[in-house]
Amino acid sequence: MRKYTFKHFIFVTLALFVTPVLAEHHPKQNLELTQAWSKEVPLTSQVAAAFITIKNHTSTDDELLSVSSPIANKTELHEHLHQDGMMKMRQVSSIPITANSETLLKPGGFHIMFFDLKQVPELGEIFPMTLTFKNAGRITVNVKVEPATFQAPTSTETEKKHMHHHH
Ligand SMILES: [Cu+2]
Repeated sequence: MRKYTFKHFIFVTLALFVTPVLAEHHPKQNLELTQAWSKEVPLTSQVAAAFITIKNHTSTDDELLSVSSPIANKTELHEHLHQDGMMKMRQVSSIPITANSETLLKPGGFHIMFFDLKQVPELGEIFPMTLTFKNAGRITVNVKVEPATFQAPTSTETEKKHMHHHH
């Protein structure tokens, strides 16, 4: 059974508040943020992860410096790497957002980790997350909670669709 606690109420309210901010913050669309999603975790979890697609439409490299969200007390930027035949996570100080290209934060690659959760994201819910970039500044997006099996479409798939469209 799901309990609607006061905490839950705050959570939903915050999510609703983000929409107008989002429209206001990047009218020029120098950075286009799409497909923000979080992987469903058990209700007892203290940790969650988020992924996003970031398109840099400018001819200048940018950097993702930090992320924050009201759902967690602590947020870190991580990367996955193969070490001694094992997949390991490591904290990074920033994530490069290369000029005129698409950067994909995804499972097995760069990702955002939430620690010491104040609110465990439940399947189907939406919560706000604010990303701070070196050049583009702060951008807030809505993150959708998806099943663990979810896979965001990759840029290769997008390109294929695009090519197909032109044939
Ligand atoms: Cu991680």
